[in-house]
Amino acid sequence: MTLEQRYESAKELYKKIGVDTDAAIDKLKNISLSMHCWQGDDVKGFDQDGPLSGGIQTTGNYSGKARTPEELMADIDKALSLIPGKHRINLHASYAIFEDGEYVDRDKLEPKHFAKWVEFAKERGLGIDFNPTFFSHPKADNYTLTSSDEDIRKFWIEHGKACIRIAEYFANELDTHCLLNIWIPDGLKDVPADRLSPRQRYADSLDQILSIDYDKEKVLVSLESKVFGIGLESYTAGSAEFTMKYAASRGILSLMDNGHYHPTEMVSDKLPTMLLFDDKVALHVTRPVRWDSDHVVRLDDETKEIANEIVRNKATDRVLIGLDFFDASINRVAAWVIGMRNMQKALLGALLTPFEDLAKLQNEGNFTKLMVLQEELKLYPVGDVWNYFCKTNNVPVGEAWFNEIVEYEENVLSKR
Ligand code: RNT
Ligand code: ZN
Repeated sequence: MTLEQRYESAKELYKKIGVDTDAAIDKLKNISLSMHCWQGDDVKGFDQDGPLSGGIQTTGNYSGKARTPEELMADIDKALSLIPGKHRINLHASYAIFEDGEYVDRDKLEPKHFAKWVEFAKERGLGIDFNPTFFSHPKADNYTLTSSDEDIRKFWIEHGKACIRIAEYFANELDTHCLLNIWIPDGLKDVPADRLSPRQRYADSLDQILSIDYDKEKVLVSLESKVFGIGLESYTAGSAEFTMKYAASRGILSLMDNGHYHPTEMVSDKLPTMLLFDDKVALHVTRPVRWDSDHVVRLDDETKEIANEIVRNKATDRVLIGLDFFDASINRVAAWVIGMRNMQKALLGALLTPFEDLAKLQNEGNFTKLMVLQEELKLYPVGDVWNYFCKTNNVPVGEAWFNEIVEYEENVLSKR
């Protein structure tokens, strides 16, 4: 059977349960994911040469990591050429590109330091999302926006403001919104004596950052929560409650990273609540293995359930889906492709599910039939639809994309 015949036969099967595969494919094509640039170079960036700090960690030392903007851009290009659909890239402030030996510190960053990225995005029709970088910097050794040292705190407030201006520049240049996500690592290794003051300072710092004039339609600011970081196990200023309350009270977005909750808490379960009260919610889809380890996103139960919640709540344009992982133990370009394609497969699986019928069974209390269908649907031929989607979007079908990675590793990555 050809791939097209397989698709036709899958289409018939889905039709019998009231699912239109053509419509699902159309919808999937229009869901843009934000691909995080930092998978390509182990969250290193270009503006400093120190170690990765902030309680996050990449593990592994696979060869070929990007060392320059040109290398990172080439790797992003390679990855995107193997991922169906049109996507966005997600940059950190530490990926500023200085020209002719110029250097400014993070509080003085300007749009021009990201002009190369805009050029890159324009040529490819990509949107850009952005993040201030409150880590991997000498002034971030202790605290940033919660610091009791007013000079340090001021430095980071200025960094936040500079990033809003850069985000607005991205939005204006690329004619699409820019999600500006704020995450700080600030916390304590051991039992705090004062949990409140750092949070008061954090709220004040954020208020100062957000006080600058910016176009709120174009720049969507979000705040990301966290439970703990390495060396910061006992207290995180930007806890779930802090970020959610702050975001709600100031009219900005919450960003949920599914590595940032206690192990049995599920972001999939939180999503409908967020959608009930907020117009938009942002996600960092990742895979925590025993801790916030940022493993590559797999097509696992939670990824699928996150996709289910996005789709069955008809929120594909209200949930801003970004990926966030950094694995240095495997080919980094492959890691991007695996994670992005898996998120798309999860969304496709959701788009091929007759959720209204299932919800009806739940409402009628017919839990036996509900379970039967939920389980049977797992073996429906989603793969045939996925392969057709890949082919019609001009990217390699099935595992064939990996051949291109092998070739790229041989010709490009291994020479670095
Ligand atoms: C850290 C947060 C944050 C970072 C990136 C690099 O735990 O998840 O989003 O991973 O900003
Ligand atoms: Zn994150």
